[in-house]
Amino acid sequence: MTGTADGFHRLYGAAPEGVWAAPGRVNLIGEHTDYNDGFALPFALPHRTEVAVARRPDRTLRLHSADVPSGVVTLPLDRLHPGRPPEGPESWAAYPAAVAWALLDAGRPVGGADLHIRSDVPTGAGLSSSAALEVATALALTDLYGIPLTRPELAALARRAENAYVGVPCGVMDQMASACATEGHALHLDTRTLERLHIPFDCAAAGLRLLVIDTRVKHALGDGAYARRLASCHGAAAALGLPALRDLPYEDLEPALARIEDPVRRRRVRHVVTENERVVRVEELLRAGRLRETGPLLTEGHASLREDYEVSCPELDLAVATANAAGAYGARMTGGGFGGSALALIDADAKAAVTLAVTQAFGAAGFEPPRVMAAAPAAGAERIL
Ligand code: GAF
Repeated sequence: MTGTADGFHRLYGAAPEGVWAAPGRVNLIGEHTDYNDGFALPFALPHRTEVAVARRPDRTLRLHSADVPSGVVTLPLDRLHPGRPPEGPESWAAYPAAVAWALLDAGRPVGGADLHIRSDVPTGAGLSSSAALEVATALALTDLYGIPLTRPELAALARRAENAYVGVPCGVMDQMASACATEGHALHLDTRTLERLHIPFDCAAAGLRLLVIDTRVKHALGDGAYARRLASCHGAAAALGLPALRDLPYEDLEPALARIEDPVRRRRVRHVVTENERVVRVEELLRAGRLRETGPLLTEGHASLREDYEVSCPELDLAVATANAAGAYGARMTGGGFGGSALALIDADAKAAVTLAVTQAFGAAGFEPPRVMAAAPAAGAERIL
């Protein structure tokens, strides 16, 4: 039995029918492209959310988290309503509830269930703890209730749950990474078609390592800044007569920018189009085994997010600048921004030196100490018991 299954047994007095796990993610490159139908290159973290589940004969959901002291949240399945997620210590329960609601809303025959959840995906760190919880729950409920969804369908359903029920207007990258990533690979994702390619990404074999630097500045996508970026992009695409910014080729960027009057909107468009191009170039370098050469593109991506997209913050900028000054090949913020984590591509033996440099720089700036961890591409969601 896993610890999560034991916890379920202690809580509900019987063994679960199974345990499902889904990882958080790091996005190597391709930020704020997913809601523009663009490309992204995430990989799964070894940190995962586990959900132990048993079906119930009635139409009740009972939800419990080992990580939050909020007790068991009991919700009648047929009275789940989007747009009113619980506040405070029970707010996490909105995510599994949202998944059940999205399944019902899609006409899928899901019934009652008891859930016990345990996670080591850092929350508010830009590492997709929400997507991990959604995907683990979706995989568990669809497996148990015999609902046949492909992984991309499952990811799209989890995204809809977050958009419509929780009220966060995210794209599909995080859910796709959690549902579809494979160990040792980055996931090249076309967010329009949900087509994906598994690109071998073995830092260790190249004598390299990826560090994730959690600035501990809590990020939240629901506070409006993310939605404003999205609206700006969709408005720009409409004004250019395009279905999405993905349809603006890199070669046509300059003439298109000349047609956009608003300087803020112009910068947003420039970020998205150059970022899509960076995904393509990083993918080519990975395929060619030229991992070190991706570094400058990562740093360029950070500058674009900082200057053009304006989603960085002083802590992320300091983490990136310090990692680069300490010898990283490149570094950038990862995820939605406004806090959360940065990543740095370093020599395999440079972890201690880069960690020390970043920690000292944070101390000197009066910032809280960052949390630094090494990350290698891990497996996507799976049933583990
Ligand atoms: C967050 C969102 F959830 C993703 O969909 C994506 O837009 C990302 O920010 C930025 O690339 O993680």
